[in-house]
Amino acid sequence: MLKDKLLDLREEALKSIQSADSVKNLRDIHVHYLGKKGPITEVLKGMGKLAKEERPVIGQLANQIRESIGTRIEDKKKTLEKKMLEERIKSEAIDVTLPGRKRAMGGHHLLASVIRDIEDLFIGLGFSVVEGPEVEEDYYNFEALNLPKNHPARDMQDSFYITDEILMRTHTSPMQARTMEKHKGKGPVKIICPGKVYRRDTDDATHSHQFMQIEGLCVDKNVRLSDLKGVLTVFAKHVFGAEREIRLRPSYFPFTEPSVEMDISCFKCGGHGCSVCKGTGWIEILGSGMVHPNVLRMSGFDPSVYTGFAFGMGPERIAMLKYGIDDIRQFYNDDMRFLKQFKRA
Ligand code: 2NM
Repeated sequence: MLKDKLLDLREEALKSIQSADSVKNLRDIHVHYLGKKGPITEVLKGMGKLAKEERPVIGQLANQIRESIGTRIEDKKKTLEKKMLEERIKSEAIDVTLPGRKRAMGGHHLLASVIRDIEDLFIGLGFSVVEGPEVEEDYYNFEALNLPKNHPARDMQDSFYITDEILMRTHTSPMQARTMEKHKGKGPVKIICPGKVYRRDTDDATHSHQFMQIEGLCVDKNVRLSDLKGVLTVFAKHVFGAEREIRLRPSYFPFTEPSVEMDISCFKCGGHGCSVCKGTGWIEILGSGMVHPNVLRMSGFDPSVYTGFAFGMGPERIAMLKYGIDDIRQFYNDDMRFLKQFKRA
């Protein structure tokens, strides 16, 4: 009987819809039962053999079954889609209560921080920061700084020569000579020059063939030794603490006259004497002096109108003293155990 066949088909279709586990599966079921070559179409094709009064009954039943299979497929599809969405949400869920992964944060090298701090202080005092070449002309490195050829002080600092006239700068003063020259005899010139310098030295705990230097220069009318004292006192207190005192001792540099070396009262013992100041209560910090008239003249300034003070320091030494570092090579060998100790210095 066609009617039984249709009812069986319905039974069978609904069962397979029930057990379908994917949308693709459902699509196949749809094609199989409701497609043009499906069994229901097949049944309807056989209607010609039926009695006239049976035809509408079977036709109606076939349509009902077709409709109910379609509805079931749609319902099941919705259920499956909902389930899939829920599973996806679950699998992609982020547990916002989990602790985050720590990212390694970079930081400035201790030497960079110390230099930056000193630059900032001098910028605050009206100085500009000037940088220049590490490969320098003999003229700017020596000649213009009152160190003519055959001057005995030239081998005080054995240097790396590239050619007869070109060398690795032994200090940053050549930038000061260059800057004065650029100002064409008109002050003021207030600059500090930080940078790498090179000397032929055997590396050990306190010497390096390459190190940093910060030199300062202030040229104007009426610049006096007391200005140097004032500026360097501010510097000493800024870097080593407000209680620091300074003292100047006579010294010699070819580019300054008079030349002085500056000590600060020991920041460790306050001046009573300890291992840091080797019992003296004082620590040598930098060299300085009043710019030699020859230097001013060679760079285009009239020494009867202009005067100036200049100073030079080693930021490695400053950092070593301040942070109790006993080997200058620590600054250059990139040992993370060392560097990490000064992450926010
Ligand atoms: C020092 C000590 C004393 C210095 C002199 C000059 C220049 F260019 F003006 F002549 N620049 N830096 C100077 C003076 C540097 O270093 C220990």
